[in-house]
Parts: sequence; C-alpha cells; structure tokens
Amino acid sequence: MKLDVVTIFPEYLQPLRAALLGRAIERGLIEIGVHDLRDWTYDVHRAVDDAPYGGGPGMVMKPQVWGEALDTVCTERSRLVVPTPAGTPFTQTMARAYAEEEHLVFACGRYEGIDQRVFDDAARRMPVDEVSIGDYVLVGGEAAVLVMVEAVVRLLPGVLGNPVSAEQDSFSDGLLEGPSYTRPEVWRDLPVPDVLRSGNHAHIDRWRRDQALERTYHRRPDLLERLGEADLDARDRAV
Ligand code: 6GU
Repeated sequence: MKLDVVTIFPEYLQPLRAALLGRAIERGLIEIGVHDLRDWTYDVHRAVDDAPYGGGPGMVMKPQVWGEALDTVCTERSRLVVPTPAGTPFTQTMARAYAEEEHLVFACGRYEGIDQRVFDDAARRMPVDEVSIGDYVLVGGEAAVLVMVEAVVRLLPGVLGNPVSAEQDSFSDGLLEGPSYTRPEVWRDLPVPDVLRSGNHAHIDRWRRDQALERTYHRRPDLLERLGEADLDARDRAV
C-alpha cells in the first residue's frame, strides 16, 4: 500500500517512520511519502492561505496551491482522505475498508480549512472522504492522520506479529474488549480472577464474553444498541 500525506508541517509526520509503522516500511509492506504543501507555491512568501469569502475569523487554504499538489500526488487509483472535525466519523469499519486500498492520499488542512472547490474538483477523478476522528477540535489534520494510518496499517497482512490480536480487538465483534491479566497471581493484594487460572476454556470464553458485555453496557451503551439480536446469544441476553 502507498500512503501520501500533504501538509505544511512535514516534521509532524515523523512518527509514521517509528515503531510498528517503521518496521512495515522496512519490510516493504507500505511506502509513505510526506510532502510539504509549500513546494507548490510560487510567490516569495510561499503563501498557502487567504481571507475567507463572506468574512469571519481565520484564514482559508488557497485552492491553486492544493490543486497542483493533489494533481502531482494523486493518480486515478487514489482515494483522497481529508481530516476535518466536520467529517463523517472514522470507524474500525472504515479502517478495514481503507486497508483494501492501493493508494491513500491525506490532505492536512490548517486554519479554518481548505477551499471546498479543491475537494469538489478532486471528486471528479477519485473518491474523496472528509473524515473526523472524534467530537473535539484539533489545530490541524496531522495528528488525525497519525491515528488513521496506524489504525489502517496494523490491519495489513504481515504487519502484526500475531494476526489473532487484530481479530480479537475491541470492535471486531462490536463489543469493547474486557480486562487482561498476567503474573503475578496476586499483586498489591489484588488477585487474578480464579476463572482465568481454572484451565477450563469454555468457562474462560464465557467469562470474557460477559466482561466485554458488561464493560460495553457501562462505557458504550450506544454500541450495544447497534448490535442485532443475531449478535447476542441466550446467555448474553441474561447478562
Ligand atoms: Cl480529522 N481534523 C481536525 N483538524 N480536527 C479534528 C479531527 C480531524 N477529528 C476531530 N477533530
């Protein structure tokens, strides 16, 4: 998979080369390009923004600069992803869909956003998604790109050491994951739950499922409402 990011803060995307993602690059599983938007300016000030039509606070990023940048970076096989608090929510389902793409291009806006015609124009040639990572406001899209790229790349075949961990994630069955324990058996007077040391794997599976249901009920009741009857068994309904 090829990933490109266009930003006025290329250094902010350095973490893409660290840890899990860095190893995925070294192993040739992904290729990441980070591009400085100002490379597509021609004036002495390298201006990327201008005052908004209609007035109001802040500045809007100029369409000419973004247009040339995207003309260079995108192909007819790209999907353009625009991080914005005004976007549709980024979910695990979208991460799974993005993991099937051959080329993702992220356009990081700052200020009050990017002239809308940039995306209207790009949408004539490629799919364009305006996406939010949550109900809060960031200064720019860079941190959101780090989040989305990590969520997508860990799903690519060969990236995680143990693919079962991706299959058992929170959200993979529509529930939050329950608690985990390791040695010692008692720590600061707190014991590991007996069932986990019982060796009875039917009991352990049932206990984990119940913990996931209870945690989801308390922390994310909205997720339980989205589960169909088909996703719950008779014992689930009793919890
Ligand atoms: Cl994707 N971008 C920005 N700038 N702010 C956000 C966001 C994205 N998601 C939530 N807040």
